[in-house]
Amino acid sequence: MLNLVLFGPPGAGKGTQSQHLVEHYNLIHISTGDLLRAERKAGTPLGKQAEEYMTKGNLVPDEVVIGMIENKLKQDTGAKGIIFDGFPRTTKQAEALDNLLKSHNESINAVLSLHVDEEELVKRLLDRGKTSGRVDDQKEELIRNRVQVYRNETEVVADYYKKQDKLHVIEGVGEISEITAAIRGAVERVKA
Ligand code: B4P
Repeated sequence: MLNLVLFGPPGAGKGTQSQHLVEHYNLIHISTGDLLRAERKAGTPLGKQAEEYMTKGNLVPDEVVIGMIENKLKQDTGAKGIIFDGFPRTTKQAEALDNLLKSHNESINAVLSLHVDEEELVKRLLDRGKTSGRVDDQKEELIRNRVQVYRNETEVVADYYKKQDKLHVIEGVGEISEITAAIRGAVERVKA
């Protein structure tokens, strides 16, 4: 199995690049952002709980997100691996993911970390906000808070994987196809 983590700040291209990797490697895509938005749309208790955090650009509590991933991993999919997009976002989530995968005799093979500067992130998300309908993409102040939350709470997860020698830093500014090629290069080196 090939288990990958797409890592980086909001707007770095995680969702965009995940789509390419899913098709190329026949992976299933687990995006905690998408799962949480689906819960909100369905009006479930979990979705209602997540709403207050997401609309402020803050992280949803670890136990909620970890529980969601645990449920997802119980579903047998027959895919050749998993791409985790937007998860883990805290060290606690990273540790929980390692434990969950271990119980399935699996582990993370590589973490692809997309590097994009803050002004580019803000520009991309404001652009997306014009059509996505996502409230968290519409106000610059809220987007900057999400970037700050990333710096304060999520960036440290890169060190967690660096210590395991699994972190691959990818330049995330440029043509989408070039970034895909760089990611695939890193994945191929891991598979070799
Ligand atoms: P997410 O849904 O993960 O939101 P995101 O970080 O904005 O998505 P992404 O980074 O994938 O967007 P992409 O770059 O592809 O999370 C939303 C919220 O959910 C969080 O704020 C939090 O509240 C909650 N949440 C989610 N996971 C959680 C967790 N694990 N723990 C706690 N809370 C959690 O796309 C951005 C834009 O850039 C697109 O318009 C795209 O077209 C464009 N783009 C991409 N690549 C480009 C390129 N190379 N050049 C130009 N534009 C590009």
